[in-house]
Amino acid sequence: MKRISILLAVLSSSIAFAEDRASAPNKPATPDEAKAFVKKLNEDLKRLWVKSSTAEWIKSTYITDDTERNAATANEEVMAYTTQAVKDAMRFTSLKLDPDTERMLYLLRVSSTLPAPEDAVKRQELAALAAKLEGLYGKGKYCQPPVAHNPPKPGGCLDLEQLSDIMDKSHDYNELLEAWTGWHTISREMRPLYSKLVGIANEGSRTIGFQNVGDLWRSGYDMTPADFEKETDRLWQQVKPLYDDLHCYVRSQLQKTYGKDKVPDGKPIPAHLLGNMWAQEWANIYPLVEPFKGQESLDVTSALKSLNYDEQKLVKLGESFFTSLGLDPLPKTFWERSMFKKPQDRDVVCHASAWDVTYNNDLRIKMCVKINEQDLVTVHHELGHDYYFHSYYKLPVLFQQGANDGFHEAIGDALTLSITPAYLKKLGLIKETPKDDKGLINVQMKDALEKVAFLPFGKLIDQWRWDVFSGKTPESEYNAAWWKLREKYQGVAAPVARSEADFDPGAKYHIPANVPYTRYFLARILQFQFHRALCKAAGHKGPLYTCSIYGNKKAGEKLRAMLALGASKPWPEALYAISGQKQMDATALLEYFKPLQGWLKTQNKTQTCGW
Ligand code: X8Z
Ligand code: ZN
Repeated sequence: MKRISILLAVLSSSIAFAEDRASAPNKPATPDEAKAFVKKLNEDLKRLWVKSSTAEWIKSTYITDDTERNAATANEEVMAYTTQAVKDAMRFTSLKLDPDTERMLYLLRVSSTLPAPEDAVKRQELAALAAKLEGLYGKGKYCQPPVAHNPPKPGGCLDLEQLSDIMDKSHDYNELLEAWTGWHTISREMRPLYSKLVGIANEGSRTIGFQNVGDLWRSGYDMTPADFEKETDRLWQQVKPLYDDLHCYVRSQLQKTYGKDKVPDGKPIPAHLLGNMWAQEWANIYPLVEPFKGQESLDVTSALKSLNYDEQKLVKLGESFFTSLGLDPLPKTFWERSMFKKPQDRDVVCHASAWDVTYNNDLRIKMCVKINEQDLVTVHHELGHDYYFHSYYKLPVLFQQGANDGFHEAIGDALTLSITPAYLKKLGLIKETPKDDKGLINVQMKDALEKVAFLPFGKLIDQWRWDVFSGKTPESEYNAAWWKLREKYQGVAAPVARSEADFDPGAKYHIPANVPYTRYFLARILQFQFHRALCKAAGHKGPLYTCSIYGNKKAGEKLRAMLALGASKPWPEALYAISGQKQMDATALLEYFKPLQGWLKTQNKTQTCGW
């Protein structure tokens, strides 16, 4: 009953515009009408987005059939409204509009990552599929039957947090293999649902003038989709040589632990040996690849534990970095409404996220925080999102977004580049800062395992989806295409034979949750660009890797000014405001890792690199 009345409300709002036109059928649309249209659009979208993000928050912190259905209903309303609004807005296309109105109409057109067809039944199915897929991931568990023989092994179910613990810490080939294959069973049932979702969303994208969903996603960067694809290729070519050097060295070190029979020369590295379920960030294998033994310990995780950090204290530490730059403390409601801990009594979406639920400074994070270095970084990452939300929440809701989505993902990460050994020592999280070149190479190796190792992963996820959405990869080749890309870009291979009964892409959150991923690739590059710019504002002298902007108000002001723009200007202008550059550019990343790259080249002299 309720759903019907809301749908009627949405329909009547587009009918209102239709009546305007009906009263003057031959009168062309005017710029003033367009202005009035976007004013109402912002009001309507705010109401609908608040409703859907409220339902999403409830669902993500308490997964049940009811909360899934409730979120699907709210999202369906947004979908219906957006599709209709994009169509209504087409009559303003050829008008000369003021820049804000024109930009809002552009942002409306690219606002949906999952566009729905006009057919209500299909729309309903799409919203239900989306909720179901994310729910399957959130609830995913690998269950082993009890083993009868001697000694008996009890059966039991492991969730992603428990399986990730094994992936992160174990150096036992078979134990890792079981955790890896175990988690990859959870996504098999997603395959037919995902394929259906692709078909319906593609139809939706055509309704609003795109060729397919990938085309729509690539249209959100103030350039043509083709130019954006070229841009990502250009950036990848800038950083690929550094990745190749890292890959070569890491493979040679893993051979020492696992043997050349398990990690052969000239072949991709088995995907379960890199200290992460998806082999996307490799910092956990640092002990296996540490360049120089006997140097100062960089083990922040042990220090966090021995200093009795709990979830709240870890988040407070993150906040203190932002306030040191002169940014506001987080609102009281952040501490009341956030979820830091995995509840024991229900399923939740543990994958970390940041929210402004009511688009009005209602900041939160949702995370199943673990007390370790990785989550210290993730806390900064999430707070970066919240500080972005905080800086632009007074803008019209269509401008309440990052300059592009890569910017949003890069803010917190850029600050973590200032978590230098000197800063960690100040906090008592390491005892000594590295004193010489050996210490420096160790620190850089650890950073590179986190930042550089991620780059090809960040690129390939959407490479896969773009091909799926365009039809180049049919359902019958989903898994084969996935592993082809993982080998090509990352140089990693499935550790056991895979088939089309598997759906390995679905074992990565952003696929079932339908979150575009190129943003993270861009962010890995942009964060170094931001870091270099903020260091310059802070008056830093010396190599980039020695810079920390902690406590620097000038850097804080520069950052705040960019954040406050939200999406009100094309991203090159926002980039210019902070860095004086108008192009995304990986030279800052390469400058940062220069010492390591030189060292890797020497180490790899005796190796045959590549795969
Ligand atoms: O999904 C995230 C954040 C939330 S926006 C935790 N990240 C990517 C991932 O986990 O795959 C951050 C790094 C890449
Ligand atoms: Zn993020």
